[in-house]
Amino acid sequence: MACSANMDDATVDEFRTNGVVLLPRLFSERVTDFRAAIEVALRRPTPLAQDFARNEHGSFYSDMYLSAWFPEFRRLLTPRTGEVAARFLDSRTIFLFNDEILIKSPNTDRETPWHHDMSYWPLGGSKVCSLWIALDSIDNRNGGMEFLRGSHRSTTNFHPRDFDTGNDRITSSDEVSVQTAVIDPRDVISFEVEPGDAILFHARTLHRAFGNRHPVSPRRALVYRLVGDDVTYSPRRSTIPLIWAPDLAPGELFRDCELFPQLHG
Ligand SMILES: O=C(O)CCC(=O)C(=O)O
Repeated sequence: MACSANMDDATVDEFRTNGVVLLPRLFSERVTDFRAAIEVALRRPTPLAQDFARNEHGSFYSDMYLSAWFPEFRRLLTPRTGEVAARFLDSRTIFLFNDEILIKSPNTDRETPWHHDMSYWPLGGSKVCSLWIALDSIDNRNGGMEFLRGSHRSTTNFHPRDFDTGNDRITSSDEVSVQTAVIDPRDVISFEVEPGDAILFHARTLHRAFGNRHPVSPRRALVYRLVGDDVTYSPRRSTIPLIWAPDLAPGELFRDCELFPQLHG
């Protein structure tokens, strides 16, 4: 497989230790296709499209479940995505939970607050990750991501925080505010990425992103949310909306269905 160099034991150990790893050039040859699909999605927002910076300068645009909605995104789901997640999560099977675009237009101050993804999602289990694919050259001046090393190993659950208001949302009684998390700057990892590079991070890893201070260029990213063989569909109050009801009962392990296609195994 073309990307095997990114999946050697040392790289997998890095992901398991830090909760995040950079996979350079994983999708370099697909950048044009990804950007074209994003243009389609921007012209026809789904019912889940949102702008988290709608009352401010710029925009922080999100839309989700794109491959469920658009054939252009369905065609971009290649075996590589499933193979990468299977290797890093040590999972026999991989399913797509959702795919999302996250676009910060030029001159967008709005930062993505510190959070971990797991509490936003109606999921149980441990084999859950995101593959965040850069579609522009990105660093801390134009929307770069930062991660708290090893934070995926903590058992603390944090409330999801609304990206627009910054308010905590209550999804479960065992959560605390992420504002209580200790973020030691020595443990913060950031990456400068080029179009086609991917950052793989565990759903429990704390992370945030800067605003896009570039005067003319957007910061575009496509993210695959991927789940493995110990993951159940576990709806709770105030988790993210799904584009339609899945063909899975609460508590059921993921299996191939229209909303959550099987990508590997
Ligand atoms: O792209 C961003 O600004 C934030 C991404 C993020 O938080 C995520 O993919 O979970």
